[in-house]
Amino acid sequence: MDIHAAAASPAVIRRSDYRVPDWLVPDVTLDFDLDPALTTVRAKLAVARNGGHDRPLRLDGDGLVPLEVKVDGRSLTQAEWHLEAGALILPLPGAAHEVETLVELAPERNSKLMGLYASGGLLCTQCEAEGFRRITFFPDRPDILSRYSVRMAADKACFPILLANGDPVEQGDGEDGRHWAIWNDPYPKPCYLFALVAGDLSCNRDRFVTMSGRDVQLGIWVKDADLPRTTHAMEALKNSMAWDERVYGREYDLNVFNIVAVADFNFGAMENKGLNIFNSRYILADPDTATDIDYDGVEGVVAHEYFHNWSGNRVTCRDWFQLSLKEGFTVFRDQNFSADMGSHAVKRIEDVRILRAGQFPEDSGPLAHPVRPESYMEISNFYTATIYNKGAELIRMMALMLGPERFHAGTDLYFDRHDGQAATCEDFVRAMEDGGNIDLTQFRLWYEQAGTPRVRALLSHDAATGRVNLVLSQIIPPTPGQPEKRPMAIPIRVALFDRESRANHGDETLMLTRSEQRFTFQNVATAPVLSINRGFSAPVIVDTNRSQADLAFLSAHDDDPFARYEAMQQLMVNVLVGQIGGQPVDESAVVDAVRQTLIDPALDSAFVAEAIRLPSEAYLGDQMPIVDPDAIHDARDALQHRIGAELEPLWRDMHARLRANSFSLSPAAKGARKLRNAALHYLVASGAADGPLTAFEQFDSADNMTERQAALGILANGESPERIAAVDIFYNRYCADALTLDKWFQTQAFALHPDTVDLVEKLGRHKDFTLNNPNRVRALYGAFSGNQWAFHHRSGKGYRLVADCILALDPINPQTAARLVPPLGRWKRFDAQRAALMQAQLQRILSQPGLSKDVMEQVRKSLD
Ligand code: 0A1
Ligand code: ZN
Repeated sequence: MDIHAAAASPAVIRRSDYRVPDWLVPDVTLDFDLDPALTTVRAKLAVARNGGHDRPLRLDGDGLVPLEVKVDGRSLTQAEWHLEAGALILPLPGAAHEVETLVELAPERNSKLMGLYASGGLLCTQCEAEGFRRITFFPDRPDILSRYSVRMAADKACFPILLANGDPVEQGDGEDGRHWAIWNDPYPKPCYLFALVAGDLSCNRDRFVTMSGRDVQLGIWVKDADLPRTTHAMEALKNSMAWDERVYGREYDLNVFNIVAVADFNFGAMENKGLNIFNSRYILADPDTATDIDYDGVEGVVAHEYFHNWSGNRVTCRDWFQLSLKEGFTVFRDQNFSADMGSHAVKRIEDVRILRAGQFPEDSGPLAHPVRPESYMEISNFYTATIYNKGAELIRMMALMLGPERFHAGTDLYFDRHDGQAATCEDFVRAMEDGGNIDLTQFRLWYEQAGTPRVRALLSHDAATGRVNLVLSQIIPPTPGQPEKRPMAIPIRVALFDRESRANHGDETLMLTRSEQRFTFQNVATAPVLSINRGFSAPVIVDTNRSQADLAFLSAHDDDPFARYEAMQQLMVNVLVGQIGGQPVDESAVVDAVRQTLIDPALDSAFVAEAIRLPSEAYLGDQMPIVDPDAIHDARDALQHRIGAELEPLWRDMHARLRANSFSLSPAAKGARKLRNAALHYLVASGAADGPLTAFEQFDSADNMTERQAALGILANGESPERIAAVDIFYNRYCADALTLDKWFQTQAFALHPDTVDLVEKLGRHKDFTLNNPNRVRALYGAFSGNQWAFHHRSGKGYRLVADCILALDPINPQTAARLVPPLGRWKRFDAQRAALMQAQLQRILSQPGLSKDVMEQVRKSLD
């Protein structure tokens, strides 16, 4: 292989290649002399040979140069070590040694935001998945668990606060205005959970007494001006701690728990032991700048990271192929927590919407992979909706099959059995089997096989015998590397409804385990209506032979809120897809169902708002063999207009009636805002002459961001003087606050407006746009690439814009650049012209010399 081919082809890491580590590292002492321009890191590792072998010690490194290497106190000469692909290789004679290294770092030049970096005057770290090797030489793999002692020294004026994992031990002043602190973490942990923060931070302090009486000091550290925006996060943290004790019997295990908010962060947040580091958008919230969705995001992410203390930290992953072990389970836990804090029905609807918007497309495209992947080139590319959200659905199915008591027996066993270990997905499934007394042999296929199963349901009724036959069949589509699939074990919750009495004949969970299976129900006098995949019991696509009348019935009478919502969505999908495909279906059923839902006094506002919302353009695209973005947009727009116009008095009345006198975060108040925004949406869609003015009034007079941003979004979709005014006012009011300015970029990039593509191009040159902040990049280009109509502009301009961004961003921040690739990879789903334009942009990216492994992997796979 010539050198170019080697450079162009990053190594593939395979699950089957896993070997136990050659050397263990029971203890680590780190000494940081911190400075943004030049930091030194001295590391002392106690290493122990693992088993009988004579292999050298290999310490991973990424961009590091050893300034000193010592073994048992003796400095080695350069002939005694060498570097191999960045790693330090040391032959060692004995069974145990102390290895010491010294390296230098330049945090202020670290734009990848992996390892030790500077953000807004702070120094902070991000080590998952492979960032620790950018800080010091170390066997950077999650199955090496070590006890850490960390000393940090820094300029006291610039960095008065010094934090690391575990508990604080000692601190003091040094010379030349410097000071130092020592932190110890008594719990052995993988290096991806290492963290430190240095900076000028203020603290929202609180405390939590655990179920065994341990007094835990809680701290949320932010810039002083942001302190008032941390109350919601603190409430969420205390609620999470109490919830994990109550529901899982899991108690916090250190004396302090700190959270730090940083402005520049590649993902949402990070569960470092005792020192969670957050993207500030998931900590800071106040009514003027955060929407209800943002508040829920803060609550959910604070909980997620906290829950990792058990599902991830106390029990960690053996290797990165097991990532869903911690992520799928922790998402499942945070979803249930959020449901308990608010509405179970609405939370389930939202979670399924997220799964369908992010994971289903992934699972049907070139980047599809199993929940437990078999191989990767760059692990950062595998922090996906499949690992997280589909992974959570797998846990949910097991919980359903076991029932609450046996499921908790399973999780207790899992935590007890594997506490302090690096475990596998298989370990989790086995704990479920042993603790819950169930055979999950076939269920394991969910971890192995990619692709969203399609379940077909055919119901027939025999009036003479009173028998109902339900034939369920399953097809799992081919995915990359997996042309053929075996039938899976799919739990499908069903109910049959009597059309006359509307009675539910009984809820049942059917286990579909074969390609095709018949289920029989007796004593059903008249043909019933089928409610299927209730609660979204399995992450599958269901095709049924239900009529629009059946769906209308369910949308009014199903007693499972998810199924009721789903019936309404399906009713709408059938109308829209029919129309786009040239086979019009009567729209009036949709209008009637919306009306019925609006006036049903038994329903709460948040549910109503979900139920009456039209499926997104992207979701409609997913229902079609070839996506036609223009036709989808036109059809959806027309239906929205009709619903708006026919029910105009209702929208007007609701919009006026749901106006609140004062701001509250109660579920009722949040539901009212959601429904009020939906009403405004339809009122404007109706074409009523006063629509834009009503939206502007809401924009202008709102005492909260939920209503203000919604009004801005509604105006941004149309053409009016109010639109221009609102965009300007918003900018002038919020341009000093980065998180809120992100909303300004995002709302415009999301706009369903024919000029969005040109506007995004302009916004990319705006003085406030920067490639150095991942939130800003996502706000503009991430939002834009999720705007199907705009991104897939027939000119191909949208593709070029995103490709330009990827190329410019890759040298700065490859992780964030790589996350912009997937929308371009969906070319097979579009017409030949668009497909060619998309492929051309992928080719253009691929031809760039020096491309990162991150972008290279995504682009190559996307071209296949
Ligand atoms: N474990 C975190 C996600 C995370 C992954 C990688 C990161 O590095 C850039 C950051 C965060 C979680 O699940 O919250
Ligand atoms: Zn996580």
